[in-house]
Amino acid sequence: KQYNRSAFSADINECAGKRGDDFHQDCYECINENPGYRCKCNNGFREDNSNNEGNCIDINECEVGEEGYDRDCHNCNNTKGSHTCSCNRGYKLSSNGKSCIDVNECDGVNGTDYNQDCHHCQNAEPGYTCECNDGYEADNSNLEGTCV
Ligand SMILES: [Ca+2]
Ligand SMILES: [Ca+2]
Repeated sequence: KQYNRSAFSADINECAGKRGDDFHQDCYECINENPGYRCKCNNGFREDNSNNEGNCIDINECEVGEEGYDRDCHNCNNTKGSHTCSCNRGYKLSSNGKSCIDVNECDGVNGTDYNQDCHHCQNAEPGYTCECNDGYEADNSNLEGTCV
């Protein structure tokens, strides 16, 4: 029996091939299609299946308006599949590690979390200020107040 080969568009299963060669390096889960293939992606990636060769593209969470963007992250560092965040002085990372929140130094220990010469600590964002007992003057000129 004779087949007319041109009648078959022989599908290539790229997904059975080698990552980075036959399908895109960043394609998390390759799904064969005819023609081409598409990809399912991990969190932190955007699916790009707009052409026959699917791909997963890192989301830049540090960019305003992007998924995962957090304006309360002071120093954002985009990474592949995620991002990291660090905070300015007087702030700490929230429990999710993605945004910066004020440290309430006054909740802490005198001499450790706030200046030992600070009589009445008042939390501020960022830092704290001090109110002082009679005969002392408050120096709140920097983020960490004190009484002099
Ligand atoms: Ca990212
Ligand atoms: Ca504070």
